[in-house]
Amino acid sequence: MRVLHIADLHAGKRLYDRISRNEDLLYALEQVKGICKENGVEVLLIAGDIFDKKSPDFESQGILLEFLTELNAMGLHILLIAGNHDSYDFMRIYTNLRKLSNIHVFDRPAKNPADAVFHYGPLKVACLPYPDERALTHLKEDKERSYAEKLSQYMRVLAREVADAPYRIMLAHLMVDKAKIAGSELQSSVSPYYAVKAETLPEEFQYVALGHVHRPQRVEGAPTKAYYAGSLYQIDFSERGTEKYVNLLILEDHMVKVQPIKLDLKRELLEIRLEEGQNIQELLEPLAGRQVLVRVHLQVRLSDPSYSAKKELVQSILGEKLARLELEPIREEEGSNGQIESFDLLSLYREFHREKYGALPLEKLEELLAKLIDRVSHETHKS
Ligand SMILES: [Mn+2]
Repeated sequence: MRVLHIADLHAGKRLYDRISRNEDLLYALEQVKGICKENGVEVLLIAGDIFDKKSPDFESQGILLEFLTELNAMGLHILLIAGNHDSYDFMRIYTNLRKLSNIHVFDRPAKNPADAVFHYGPLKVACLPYPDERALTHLKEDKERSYAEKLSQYMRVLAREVADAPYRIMLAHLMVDKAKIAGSELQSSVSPYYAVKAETLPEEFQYVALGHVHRPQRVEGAPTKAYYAGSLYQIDFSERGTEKYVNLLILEDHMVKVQPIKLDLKRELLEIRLEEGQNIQELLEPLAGRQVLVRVHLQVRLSDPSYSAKKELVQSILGEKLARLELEPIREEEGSNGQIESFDLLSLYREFHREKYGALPLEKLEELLAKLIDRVSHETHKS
């Protein structure tokens, strides 16, 4: 049997609230359809972050529904779990599709673990949508444990549910501590409180199909094959220069073989720094004929009279390919007293406190703030 694992579609993603990425998504989904057809895929696993926003726009909903129903018409079973970007209540609407067809949507972690299991011939898949901290507390667990520990416990329960099947897969949207971050996932969400330890992924599963981290990878240190398929296209500029994949799984002889398949990109994301004195025309013109979105950092001297002409030149060469133009002013005098070394929230707060009260904040306050930042970024971060 052939199974395909994809993740992180982020339908409705916009760069800088302006540039829709749906054409990039559609281009990837077309390839996914082709891969399913060519390889005789019977089950498609979609590991969460279907939509980029909790209440998706109409176009994005249309894209998803068309994709699901077309694949379904090809005779596939489709399993789909909610990610941290998806709304539980919105995804619940899609659970109704199961009554009409083989489209199985798991909108939130099941209270009854048996409800999390999809069964198809020799295959059982345990589905674990993104476990919101509030959803986890419903799962009878003691209060002492960390989020990650509760999650590990829950995964062991899921593993028992599929134990009798020849082929056992878990489909989950979560952060594993050993995952390598692409940059669009905030570092703080890898805090030990929230990140599941790779060693605790149950070895009863022959494959763990993960979503959340956008960089495709096999998770190191796990007792089983655990993979992030990664996002379907370069979602934002932190993913520039990265290749995108889907994982074809071959279920044979009681083993799961993994075959990553590379996707083409509709538009590559590029970043370019134009320093003072460089020839803008020469550097940018080759990009005008390529399928790209570009973020340009333009170094300018504010006293330079040609500064706005330079800006306009960049805009006229790149046109719609210009996603963002960042101006980097060159300071005329030394005058700079910025001692801030990094721009994370905590350092900024420290700096603010020093300016305002003439001393660094109390350690306790810093700890409290760090915890708060941790929690907020865990619940809202972008990946
Ligand atoms: Mn994501």
